[in-house]
Amino acid sequence: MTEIRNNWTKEEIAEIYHTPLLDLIYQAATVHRENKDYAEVQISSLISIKTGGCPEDCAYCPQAARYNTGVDVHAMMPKDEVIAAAEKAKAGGASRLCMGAAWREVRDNRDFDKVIELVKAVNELDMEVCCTLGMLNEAQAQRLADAGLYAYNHNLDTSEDDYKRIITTRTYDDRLQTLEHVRKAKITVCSGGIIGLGETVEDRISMLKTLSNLPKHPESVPINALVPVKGTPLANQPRVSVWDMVRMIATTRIIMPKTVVRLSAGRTEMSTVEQALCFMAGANSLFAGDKLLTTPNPSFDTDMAMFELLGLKPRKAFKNGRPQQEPVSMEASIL
Ligand code: SAM
Ligand code: DTB
Ligand code: SF4
Repeated sequence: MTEIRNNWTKEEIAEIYHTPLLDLIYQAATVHRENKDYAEVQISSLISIKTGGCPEDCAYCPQAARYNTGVDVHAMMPKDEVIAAAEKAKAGGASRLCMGAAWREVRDNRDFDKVIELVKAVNELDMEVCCTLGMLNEAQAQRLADAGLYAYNHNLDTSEDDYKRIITTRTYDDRLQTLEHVRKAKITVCSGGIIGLGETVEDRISMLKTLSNLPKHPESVPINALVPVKGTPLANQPRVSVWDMVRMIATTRIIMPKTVVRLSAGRTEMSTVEQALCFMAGANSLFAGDKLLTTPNPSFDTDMAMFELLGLKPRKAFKNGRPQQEPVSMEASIL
């Protein structure tokens, strides 16, 4: 079994990242097979419960109020709409629903009360519930945990050094503190980054070092390819090469062997062949459903056809690290 390490050095990670490509994929695929059922892919579905108008200045983000991106600003989505979206996602094979809000941080107000209600309601559908709401304090993390929140997504996005180039309205340390609060409340941690922001390879390696040197590896690490959005400062960034995506995924798989590595934003620009390489390199999760938060994503049907072609199967929802009980079917209960 692969050793779990929290002391990877930049040099070691760089050596892995720069391994000749086919050897890197082979090594990552080997680690993947030693630690996971490689054919099992976890499906998350995203829903933007509060869209746009965000005070932060994240240079990639269509939801930042200061950029003219044409995103429609929406107040909190009503509960029945969220439940309908969750049910549709579940029917499409999703085991996790991730609710995103364009907030800098959570405030103790009526909107947070509503989020707590949503977490409870989605939990009752036997789906893993995830939220991404910006910064959280300890008490807020605990309230979410008490409501049954399974995972919290809070990305580091890039390296500590590069952070100021991308975001000036908060610090890397703010980000790490929220991750600590999430851990302390025993919510699983989902934290990763974006490639294609104009970062260097050293920045990517440094971000992976930070993630892999956390006291406990995040349970999931999303690797996003930048979706360049008109009106944002990064609108004209060139599309990231699939080889960079493969290197990033493979390196993440090797240094965090048990982690769920999510092939996240950017899939509409990728062919099935390119995505297959990412699964080969150790990706074992994706966001499904025709929209990410505000930008397009392949439909459930397109993804199911890809699963069929590649022999992948959706992972069932897990709670407390254990597979969920299957609902008892009519036949079974009669017998
Ligand atoms: N406001 C909260 C926050 O920043 O944590 C939650 C929502 S925010 C949209 C969630 C994540 O989406 C960001 O951390 C970033 O990694 C990712 N993201 C946003 N815009 C993106 C884009 N254009 N391309 C790729 N990923 C993006
Ligand atoms: C993550 O790492 N990627 C997702 C999710 N976590 C919240 C968000 C991607 C957003 C892409 C741009 C948009 O659709 O607005
Ligand atoms: Fe706001 Fe999150 Fe977008 Fe940054 S990434 S502008 S915090 S919604």
